[in-house]
Order: sequence, then C-alpha cells, then structure tokens
Amino acid sequence: METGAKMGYEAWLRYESVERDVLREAYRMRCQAIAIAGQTKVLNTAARELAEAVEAMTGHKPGLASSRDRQMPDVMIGVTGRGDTEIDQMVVSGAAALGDEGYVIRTLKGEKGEPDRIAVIGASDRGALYGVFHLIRIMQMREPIDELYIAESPASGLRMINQWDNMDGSIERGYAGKSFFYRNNGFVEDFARIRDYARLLASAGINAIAINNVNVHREETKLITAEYEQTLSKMADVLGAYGIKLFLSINFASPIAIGGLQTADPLDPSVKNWWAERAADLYRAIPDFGGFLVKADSEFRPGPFTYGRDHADGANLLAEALAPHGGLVIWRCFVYNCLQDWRDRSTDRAKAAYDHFMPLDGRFADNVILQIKNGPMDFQVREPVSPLFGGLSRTNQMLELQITQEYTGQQKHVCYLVPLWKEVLGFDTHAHGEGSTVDKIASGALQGRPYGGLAAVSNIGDDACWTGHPLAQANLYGYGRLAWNPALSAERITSEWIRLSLGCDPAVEEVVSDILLKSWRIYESYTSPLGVGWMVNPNHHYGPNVDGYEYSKWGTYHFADCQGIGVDRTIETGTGYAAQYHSPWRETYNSLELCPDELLLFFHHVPYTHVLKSGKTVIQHIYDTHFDGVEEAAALLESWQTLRGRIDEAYYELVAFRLTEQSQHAKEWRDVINTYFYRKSGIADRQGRLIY
Ligand code: GCV
Repeated sequence: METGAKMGYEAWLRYESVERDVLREAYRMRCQAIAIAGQTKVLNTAARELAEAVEAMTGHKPGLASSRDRQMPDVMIGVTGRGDTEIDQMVVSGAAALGDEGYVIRTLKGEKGEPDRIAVIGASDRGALYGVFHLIRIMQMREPIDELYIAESPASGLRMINQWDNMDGSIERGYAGKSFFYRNNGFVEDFARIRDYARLLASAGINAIAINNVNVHREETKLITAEYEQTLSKMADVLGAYGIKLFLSINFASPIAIGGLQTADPLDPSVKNWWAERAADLYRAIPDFGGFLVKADSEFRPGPFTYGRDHADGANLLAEALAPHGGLVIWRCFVYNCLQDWRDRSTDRAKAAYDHFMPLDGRFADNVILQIKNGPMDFQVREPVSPLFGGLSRTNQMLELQITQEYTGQQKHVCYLVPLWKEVLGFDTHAHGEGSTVDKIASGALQGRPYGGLAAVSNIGDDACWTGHPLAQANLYGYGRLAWNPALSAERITSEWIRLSLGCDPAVEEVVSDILLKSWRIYESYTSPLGVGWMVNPNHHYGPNVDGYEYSKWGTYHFADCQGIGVDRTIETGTGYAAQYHSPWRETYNSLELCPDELLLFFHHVPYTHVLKSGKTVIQHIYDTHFDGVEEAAALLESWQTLRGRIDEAYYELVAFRLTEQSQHAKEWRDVINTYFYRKSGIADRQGRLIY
C-alpha cells in the first residue's frame, strides 16, 4: 500500500513514532509490560491493541507480565467486580459509577520498591477495551501519562452502526465503493477488513452493528436461516472480539418468503412459533446475537398493516421471540405515505411518524426500541428535530443519524456533520420541563427506560481510505465519540480526529479544523435554502434539481410559485405539524415572527419579499447565500492548499481533488437555484450579479 492509502486506511488508529525523545522514552518506560487480569477474548484484544500501539509509537514491544508478580512498570488491564480486591480498590470512585461499560485509567505510584503501573480497569471486558483505546489515544495525542486519573462511562447503552449493505455487494446510499461484507450474493471469504473495521468502531466506542440493509431483499431474507449460521457465527466472533454485537435487519414477511407459511400476521400462532424457532436457532449458533432491526410498512416493505395490525403488534411479535434469549427489536419509525399527491395539502409526510407511533406509546414490549430519524423528513441538510423525541414517554427510543452523506454531498463535498448532530442532541424538547434534551431522551436516562441509544448509517465501503473522501472519516469518528459522550464539543472531537489521523502539527490542525467546522454551514448555503430541503436530482439525490421531487409521490414539496415558497405547517392555515411540539417550540415554529430563519420555509409559505430576522428578504437571502457559498467552497480548497508538504502527498492530493470537485459543483448549485428563483420571482439581485 502506498503511504497515502495507508494513511487513509489506518484512519484514526495511526501510530506514528513519537517525535520527541523525552516523551517517547516516557511512554516506553511506563509501558514496558502489559499484564491482563483474567483471560477473555476481549481482554486479549485490548492487550494486543495496546502492545501494537506502544511498539509502533515507541519502537519497543511491551512484554507480557503477570498481574501479580511485578518486575517492571506495566499497564495492568482488568475488570472490576470479579473477586479481585486489588483491582476493585483501584476503582476508588466506585464501580457503580462506571455503569456496564465504563472504565478507570490511573497511574499508580509503586509502593515498597515496586515499580509504577498504569491500571486500566473496566466495568466489563468491553469497558477495559475502551479504556485501552483511550490510553492509546492519549499517547497518539502526545499527552503525558505520568499522572492519569480518568473515569468515563458511556451516556447510552446502544451505540450502533447500521450497514445498508446488500448481499450483491452494493451499498444503498454508499459513496465509498462496494461492500466489504458481501460479494456475489454471499459473504466475502476473508474477514480481515471486517476485523479492521471493528477495531475502528470499537476505538470510537461503538458496541453494536446491523450488518445488512434495512431494505431486506430476497437473499438477505435468508440470513436468519441455517444456511448462514456458520458464517454469522464466525462474523459474530470477529466483531465480538472488539465488543461489538451483531444484529440483522429482517424481512417482516419472512414466514411467507422462507417459512412456507401463508401469512405473516403478527397475531397468528403459527407465525409466532415460526419466529420463536428462528430466534432459538439463531441464538444456538450465536449466543451473544443482538437482535433484529426492522423497517416495516415503509417504502413498500412488508409490515403488520397488511393484516390490519399496528406497529406495536408487529414489534411485539418479534420481541416475544427474542426475549427468552435477551435479544432486542429495533423498530424504525420511518413510516409515511410514499404515494402522495402534491395537490393534497392536508397530507404531510413530516407528520407521519408522530401520527403513527404516538398512539402506540406504552404498548411496546420492554425489549423493543423505536429508532427515530433525527428529523421528520429524511436526513436533509436542515430539518427540525423529530417531535417523537419528547412526544413518546413510555417507549424505548433510539436516535437515528445518517453518517453516509446521501443529501449532504455524497462524500464528494466535505460536510462535517458533528455540529448538526450536536444541535440535534442538545435540542430541548421541553417534554418534562426545561432540560429535556434529545440526548437524555434517546439514552433512556430522562424517562428511566431500560434501553436507548444512537444508531447511524455508516459511510464506509471497500475504498482505500474507507470513506471516499478522507475527511469524511471525521464523521464516522465523530459519531462514535458523540454516541459515547454527547457533551463533547464539536471542537474537541475535531481536534482529536485531526491529531489522531493527521498528526499533531498545529498548522494542520488549525486549517483542517476550520475546514471541517465550517463545512456544514457552507454546504447548506449553496444548496436548498431556509430549511425547505430536497431540490436534488431524484433517485440518486446528487446535484441540484429544484423541481426534481416537486410533482412526485414522495411528499417532499417546496410549493414554490411566482408569489412565494415554503410549506405551511402552521396550526391555523397549514398542515398542523407545528402542534406536534411542546411549548415553547409549538408557538415558536407556528409563528412567522418567531420561527428561526434557518427553518422558516419548513414551517411557513412566504412571499419572496418576506423580510427575515437577518434583515434580508427571502429572495435576497437565496441569492446571497448561493453566491457566498461558492466563494466559501473555493476558499476551502485554498486553505487546504496551504498544507501541501505538511501531510502525506497522496492524501493531500486526494483531498485537493475532492475539494476542487466540490467548488465546481457548488457553482452548479448556485446557478440552478438562483436562476430558478430569479425566473419564478422576477425579482432582480440587489447586487446585480450574473444570474443565468
Ligand atoms: C434504506 C431514504 C433513502 C433510502 C433508505 C430510506 C430508509 O428514503 O433514500 O435509500 O432506504 O431512507 O431510511 O429506510
């Protein structure tokens, strides 16, 4: 592998030799040996990972030591609560504070002539592994390890990745090559890359993965049969060594498709038995199997509606089958009428998830989790937060994000999504008074739910750097870190990703961090304006097409005409969507005066001359942001160019190539959007710039 490709492939687990002699020596001295208290698969992984990292960064391979018999300074990896008092005492803060997956990292001064040691103590094997990756991260960031005292635990129990990989090797909405899970309607033979992926995921705190597309086709339906048991068991081992649980997306109509039954009715006893048997077989083959992810009655997927049943009936059927084995059902709320007529102004896709699921609140079994997309539509560059967060109060919930950049530049444009996700996680729903933020609802903490967490659609493929655009790796890393701790600032996560992936040169950090942190706002500025969304080419969703979806059946309209633009979702004259929020959001979104500019066209239909809070008219805002956005996109490339010679040449070239493409494509967006609205409104640009 050439260096650029290697640099991209290693991603944020890049272990360059420590440049400063004093620091390198300090790391080497303190990590002369590694001792594991208790041999388990995951602890062995932790020890191996640490040994590899220390060797690569210091040039010395740590020996393996016994946890008792101490000859030299070592790193001790252990798990609390397993009857070893020495280890338990190291967790002074108390094991309870660590939850199931937390850890403590402490530098302990040697007593009675014994050498110093660093203890990495997990609340579980997984916790210890996360602790080890944290220790490695500290060394990658060139920080001292002489006086460590760190205690961390994740905010959410489930920190999941959804692969939209198909067994034919394609990836739905994948922009980084083909699947490395499947090829030619089967699994790949060599799981080496899957293992490398598991390392990356675990190091960012991910603990679960659904390995096939939620749109489950014919071959994938068979994944729950004996035919795939052996392979899945091998897969579960590879992932399990990194503490990652395997989930499968299932086809709700499986009893008919592969079970030979006449029905998939969730209340039919033969259907119940069928699922119970499948679950039992699966757990025999994969004892730590996670459970099922389900897209039902959505975009032509089968579901309980066929039988006059509802989503609680559907989810509880599967929950009952999995419950004896400790399995979970993750049931998606992306349910809406995808055969709409644009003339019908009363049906509103934004309202659909709430309308379907709110009446079912409290009816789902304890091992069901509803997976809710961050916005009510579909991962647009700007949407309000789904009102189901804060609406539901007696149901386990998970927040679904999209790392793959379906509507945000498809990994050709840089669009760093951590700032967007931060806004979502920090959104105060006011469901239980002030402070009812989405992060606390999704984790389950606010409503005392047994399960909760985050899921996100992955952005990787068999591309040399995993993500097509090397800077898109920051989204995958950032997702993991936020799922672990939503309180981390975007700046902190960005700085970590840059230092781990590109090294600790402050000039590189300054430039790349500026590029990343601005990129979402820049992408928004030259694409669809003021929260209205869409305006993309149908099907593949890349590039501008203002009316691409305007007269289609998908329910994604902007209603632009010669007078104005936007969707009236107010309570009085519109679809009433604003009423799905708690106060004060209901009033804020419902009011033309109070509604934030960036969501104005999501909630209101206004004339082009409507004056925004910014003081500009809507039409002038459209012109200005599109002209400015193009300049800012060009400036991203210029600032990247200042890094030539500071980072690996091949990596540099790859990013420069992508940024060039982005700045060209931004012009296309500008011209298509500005021309369309100039022609519709007949209002000239105040600055008299060229509009085609
Ligand atoms: C997996 C959008 C995407 C589909 C995706 C769907 C979903 O409609 O365009 O590709 O299907 O969301 O989330 O189920």
